[in-house]
Amino acid sequence: MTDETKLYVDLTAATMTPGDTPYGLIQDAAIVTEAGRIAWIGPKADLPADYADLARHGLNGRLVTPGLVDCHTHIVHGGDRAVEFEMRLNGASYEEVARAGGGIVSTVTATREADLDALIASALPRVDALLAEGVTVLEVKSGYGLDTETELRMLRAARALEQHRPVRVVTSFLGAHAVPADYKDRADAYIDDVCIPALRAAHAEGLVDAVDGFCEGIAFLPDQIARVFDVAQELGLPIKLHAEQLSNLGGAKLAASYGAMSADHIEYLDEDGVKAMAEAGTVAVVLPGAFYTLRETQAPPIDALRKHGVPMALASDCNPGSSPMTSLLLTMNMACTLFRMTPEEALAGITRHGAAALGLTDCGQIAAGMRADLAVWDIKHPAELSYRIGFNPLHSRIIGGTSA
Ligand code: DI6
Ligand code: FE
Repeated sequence: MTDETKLYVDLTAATMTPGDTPYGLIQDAAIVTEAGRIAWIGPKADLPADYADLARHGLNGRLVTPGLVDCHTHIVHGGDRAVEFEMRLNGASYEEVARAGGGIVSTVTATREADLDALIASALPRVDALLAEGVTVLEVKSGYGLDTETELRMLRAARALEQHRPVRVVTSFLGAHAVPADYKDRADAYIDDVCIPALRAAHAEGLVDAVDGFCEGIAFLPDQIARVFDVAQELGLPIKLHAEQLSNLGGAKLAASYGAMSADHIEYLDEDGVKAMAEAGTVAVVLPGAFYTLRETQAPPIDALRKHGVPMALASDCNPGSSPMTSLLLTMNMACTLFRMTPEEALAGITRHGAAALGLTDCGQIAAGMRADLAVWDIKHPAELSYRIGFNPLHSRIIGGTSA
């Protein structure tokens, strides 16, 4: 036992470890943390004698969950698209919005104009909103630079967030997000001239934890994505994919054939694609914020994912276009109301399965050996996290065993 050994008592733990008990719930639990990890978790009545004399940190009967994992965000970007949102609601057509410099191009322009400090400064309030709801792990993508310099700057900004806030950041290189204006109708040339060299440069600088892409008619076709994935594989980087968001191009199947960690969005995924994901152990990342914002009507195939045992993660997809959202609590509520996921599936989606979508094996559950990253809530039952709309019951976060 070390000085930093801590004993938390007077709590209910939703451990989210798989098993027979919903939510892995333990009433009147005790948690021992040591050197940043969970040393012991169980019913307080079973606390091993060697821990019995530790000073007790009482949590007043609160609920403790694993720290939340937001496994899909574009939280680092320049500018916003609020005026474009307003224009569209005032009747402007897509073309009018585009002519006024709107759409993803406007975010690329604003991101290219922002220096490193500006990118960090504009991301921090959004990050703070997530942390205020118990997030301890945050994935951040590039993809609004679409040139080497800006893609790298976005990833440097993402990494720097860890220096500014108590949060663990995991990065994804998303050079294949959109075809920039100067490569219009030359997507292949963009992949060869910009995307792949930028990926190599970002990897050489240690900025890339995984490689992502946007497989869609308005972005990149499967064979173009495959060329990026080949390079990822050569570099030993895991892959993931925005797939089947607006149409079915077989992106999830392609991703599964590369052993992808996740396929994300997947509204238009068919059962074949679900099976391929199940076989490859690919996590389905469901993004209700984008579904809601785009007023999409086709929901992801939740029943088929359940039937084939594909783990479902949930994330904010925080981005200035299709999901200007910084709330995992609202994400959970939307997943339940719009997609009929259960509150238990929703919580698993932002804990255990969110961690799996990022290839992380040391978080997302409260179990011995895991990082002691926890969220403490002023609620009695975990279903309250999905049930409320616009209410934040977070009491505190514990990072590495210490209040953050
Ligand atoms: N899918 C999306 O919904 C966002 N990116 C993606 O690959 C949209 C990005 C944007 O409009 O800024
Ligand atoms: Fe996305």
